[in-house]
Amino acid sequence: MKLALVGATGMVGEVMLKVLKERNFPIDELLLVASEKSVGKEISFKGKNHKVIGLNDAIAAKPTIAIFSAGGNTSLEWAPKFAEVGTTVIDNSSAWRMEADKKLIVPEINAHLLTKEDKIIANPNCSTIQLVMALAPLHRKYKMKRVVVSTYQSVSGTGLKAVQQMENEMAGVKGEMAYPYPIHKNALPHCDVFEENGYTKEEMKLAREPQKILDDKSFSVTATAVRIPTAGGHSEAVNVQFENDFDLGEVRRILHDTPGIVVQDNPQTNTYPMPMYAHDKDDVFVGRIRRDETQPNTLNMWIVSDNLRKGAATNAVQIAEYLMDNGLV
Ligand code: 11C
Repeated sequence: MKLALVGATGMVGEVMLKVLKERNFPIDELLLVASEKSVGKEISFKGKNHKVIGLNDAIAAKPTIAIFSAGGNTSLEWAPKFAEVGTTVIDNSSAWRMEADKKLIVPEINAHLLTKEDKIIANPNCSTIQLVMALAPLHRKYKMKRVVVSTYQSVSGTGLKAVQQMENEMAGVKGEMAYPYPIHKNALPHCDVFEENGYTKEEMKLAREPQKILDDKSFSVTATAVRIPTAGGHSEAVNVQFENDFDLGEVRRILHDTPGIVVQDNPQTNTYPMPMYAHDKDDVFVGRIRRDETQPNTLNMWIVSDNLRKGAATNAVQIAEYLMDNGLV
């Protein structure tokens, strides 16, 4: 098993190495791949130093699986070249997600769709993954009609430059700006770029990706994505209207019984999910579960998860594990 990590020196790459180690992912040869400016750097994994190599050298090594976290343009250009030499690519960017012939996978929900022929597999957007993890089991039981989601997204979703902007602002130091405005003591209703319809790309990912993952266009999602000065994870206030009525106790039980979900919900003890405590964990945390009293069959809840873990690295590694365990690579 040869595993290539493309974007090994980035924030997600770093978390990826941590997750691979924690899960003891079986690797015979690890190829750490990055852009030319990082080639030759050394990165330690399980006590061994690995030299970072370039994309051409990685392709020449014909890895079994390549996990890409290097941005959409790198994926668009290079993922097909890896696929051509027989590598299965798991791509973290938005480049392939909505292509009809590419699968968009959250292992707990739709990994059973994967076959040996899938050579480029898309990892969904971080805020989508945590949303569908909680929605999928409820949709199966009560059938969703409409979802209204407002996100409170960590600066780590934008990348290192944004984390540095927040830290500089907190320390009162001038530095490079990742955002058009200060983020410390602020909230920006602006994640990713604006599209022609007035929504941001992040909001449209939240609108489109769940339908593809759940393979169902009978429900719709509308989103407002907001960047806030947190670093640990993304939070989401979610309002879901179902076709069928539900019992709150049963909703809690269904979520509690769903692998990958942890219910933290007790107003008496101030128990609810928070990004500070979701940080560095693989689970999706759900709380503030309550009935929307303004219309029938409608639920409110609050979903938090580490966007670099289940939202990126962990989900990608779980896909790789599924491929290995099922003889698909
Ligand atoms: C954010 N969701 O927090 C983004 C980061 O489409 O994979 C990941 C962008 C993507 O802004």
